[in-house]
Amino acid sequence: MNRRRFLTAAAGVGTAIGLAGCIGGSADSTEFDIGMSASRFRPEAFEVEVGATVVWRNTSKQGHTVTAYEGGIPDDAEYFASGGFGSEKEARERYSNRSAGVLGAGEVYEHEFTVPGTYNYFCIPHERVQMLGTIDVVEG
Ligand SMILES: [Cu+2]
Repeated sequence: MNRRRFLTAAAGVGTAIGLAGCIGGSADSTEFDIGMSASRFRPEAFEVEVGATVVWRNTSKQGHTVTAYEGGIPDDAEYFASGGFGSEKEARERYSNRSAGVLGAGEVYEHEFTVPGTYNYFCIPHERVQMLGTIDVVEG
């Protein structure tokens, strides 16, 4: 079972993200939960209920990744990273190699959280300047 999905603008952002309560407007108004500035996730801390899908959108011009800390998620949770990598090591290696997993301006990544707990993640190119985030997944 692989619930990870990696969406790019070319893959149809806006159609794939069927969130309830969709606001109307232009095609650019794709809903997202967490945006990104030049070197920050906004907001850095986010809380959802079990089963929710969190949507990140790169709302900046810089390239970013959404990469979970393998030791920073619940033991029985599925690892997640933009690019769909199966481990933090793989995500770091693939980023070093070909900048794989990077979200360009306007691109979206989403992940469904099925296990409660706290999830710590980061952006590989901006880890050194503390581009970090936390998702708290709580029982509904
Ligand atoms: Cu970044």
